[in-house]
Amino acid sequence: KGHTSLVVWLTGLSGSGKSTIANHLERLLYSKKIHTFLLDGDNLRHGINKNLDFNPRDRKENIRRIAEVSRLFVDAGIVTIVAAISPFQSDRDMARRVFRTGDFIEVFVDCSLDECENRDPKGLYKKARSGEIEEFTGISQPYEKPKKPEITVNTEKNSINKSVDQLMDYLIPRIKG
Ligand code: GGZ
Repeated sequence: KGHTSLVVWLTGLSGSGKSTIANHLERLLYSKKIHTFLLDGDNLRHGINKNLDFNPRDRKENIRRIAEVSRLFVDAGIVTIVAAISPFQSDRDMARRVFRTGDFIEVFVDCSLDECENRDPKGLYKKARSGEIEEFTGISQPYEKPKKPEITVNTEKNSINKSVDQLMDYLIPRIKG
């Protein structure tokens, strides 16, 4: 009956493909009758995280809230997908500690800054370069690559479908049963 719930925590630069992967992943899990919920950092910043900025302190609070809300969903038995830049290792480690061992799957959505900047789907990198946006991850603030992610997918070398397949192969044995 049912399945093990966990959180799939996607971390990576703006434009690396976190939201795209999250959406594809949701669709595939749904087709296997697995209940999911997606928490997207960018969307949450219009709601519960409206009062937060992008300085390191506010990013930390952003991640803390997302982790705590995710925990509620995981406790409700839902496979929860988080898409948030979450640039600091210490904040991701804090998020991990909110969960039971094995319930936190850190996924590094790997894509070079050059490629993300070339994609620039929202024109944010351009604004960051010109100084119109301050404290932008990769430009005027760091992105700390995960030290020990459960899984890395590379959206620069591989298609979205390939990355999502890799994720599914990792997740399915850990969800079923
Ligand atoms: C990083 C920023 C910034 C700055 C606005 N730095 O790629 P997007 O546009 O659609 O999603 C990004 C989103 C980042 O929110 P997160 O909650 O994921 O960030 S964190 O985990 O670091 O707290 C980006 C947009 O907001 N955005 N200004 N200065 N991204």
